[in-house]
Amino acid sequence: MGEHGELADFVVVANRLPVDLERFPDGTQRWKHSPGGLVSALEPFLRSRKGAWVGWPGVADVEVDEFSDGGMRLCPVTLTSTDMRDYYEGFSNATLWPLYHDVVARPIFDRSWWDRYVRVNQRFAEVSAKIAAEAAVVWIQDYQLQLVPEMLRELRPDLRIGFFLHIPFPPTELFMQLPWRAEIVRGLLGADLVGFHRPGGAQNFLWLARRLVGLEPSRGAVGVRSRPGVVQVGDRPVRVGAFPISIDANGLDTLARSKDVIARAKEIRADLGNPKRILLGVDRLDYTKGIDLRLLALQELLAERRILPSEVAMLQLATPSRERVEHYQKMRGDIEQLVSRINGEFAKVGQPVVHYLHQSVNRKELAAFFSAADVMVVTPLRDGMNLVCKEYVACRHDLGGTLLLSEFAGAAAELTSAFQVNPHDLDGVKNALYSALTIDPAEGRRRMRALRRQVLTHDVDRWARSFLEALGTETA
Ligand code: ADQ
Repeated sequence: MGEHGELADFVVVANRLPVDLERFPDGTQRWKHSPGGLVSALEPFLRSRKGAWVGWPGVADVEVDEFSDGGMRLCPVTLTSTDMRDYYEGFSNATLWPLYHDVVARPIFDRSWWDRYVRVNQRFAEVSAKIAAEAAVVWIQDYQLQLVPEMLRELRPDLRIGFFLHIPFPPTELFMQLPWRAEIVRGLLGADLVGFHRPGGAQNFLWLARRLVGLEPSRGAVGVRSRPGVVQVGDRPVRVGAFPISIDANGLDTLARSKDVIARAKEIRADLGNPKRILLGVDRLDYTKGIDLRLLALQELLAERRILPSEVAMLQLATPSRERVEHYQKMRGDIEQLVSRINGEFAKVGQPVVHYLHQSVNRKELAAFFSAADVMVVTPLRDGMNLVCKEYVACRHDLGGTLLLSEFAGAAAELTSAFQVNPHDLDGVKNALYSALTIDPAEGRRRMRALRRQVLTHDVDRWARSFLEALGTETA
């Protein structure tokens, strides 16, 4: 980690930095890389120009100086514990998150949370304004920072500003519940390009720009990576488009073909008792992911004796997430109770039916789990995209494995050869799960081949390039 750079030509602004500050009891601290799709997608762009990343280092109440990491400048934004409570756990995760996910949990509208959201967004805008070179490109990420585009434009009208929303943009009727709905729409309109995963999100946003700000948006249908909508804000055109995010598909494909991963996948199957069929769920522990629904479907299939406990094992990996938000605490309890109930009824000593890990695993281990699983169960009630289903497909170079996917994940529009289900329809989920468990192998391979064609040709690099091209900047 070296000295401070000059002003940056390309700035990524996100709630989190791509590194975590780790602090030890003896007072020492160090930086740990937190690998993720966004970092690996943007790294080439950040390194090939004078790049910088603005974000929170992951620990409250610490002031950290900026530093550079292999040519990328990292600019920490300090958040206090009150910021964390009101801006992050409050407005971001207990207001916007449930509101944008179809109100599957009731959003809380709290004025002091909103005030803090405004202040923290202002702080991110100020830090970004300070480090961006004249006419630099600034790419703001996600729902925690929706006011930053307008605030930053106010400070630095010379910049080229992009914004991308990683979660769904809700139906207009639901968005209209938000007491600060016009402020959010105006905030986003500060960008030159506002990106969503799906054309529907873009369309909803254009409607709101008319309804809440009185603008005249273009009328044509928004395409995928094409035909963005346009709305004129004063003398400035704002483009609004759809850019479905993806994964480092080739990287995962290579990893899954490695000897280590192949051997580990075998070992996992053996550890599970070499059952006829292995079901897998991998999620952040979040109430939008529909973890309970897949467990209920499994429970009923077992109870109806359509599948036998001796023949299946289900493995659910759930990354700990937002543990201080109330909705999350309750949901965790409910899921863990369901897991015990299923095992209580159907397990034998030394042979549980559901293996539940409330843990994060590393990339290699995850690739081995994907490689070992016969049926990948992805059943969110709503998901902006969902990367897990794409990761599963990228790991199945053997054309084995079957994907069960909710229609309500953004990925469903691309992964049409999956078994698609309406997660609200328990009978439908059950029947699809049964079909996936008993699929004819040739039919399974045919589906997986089609899924892989899509995922391997639409990777995260293509996502980043298509967004930056639409923003009107040349790419790396
Ligand atoms: P998330 O809601 O976090 O992302 P998702 O897209 O599935 O959901 O990404 C989760 C990531 O975490 C995946 O890369 C997955 O492999 C990893 N992961 C999950 N559980 C894990 C575990 N136990 N161990 C290790 N890794 C684990 C938000 C939106 C999504 C959108 C993405 C990207 O909610 O809809 O797809 O951003 O835009």
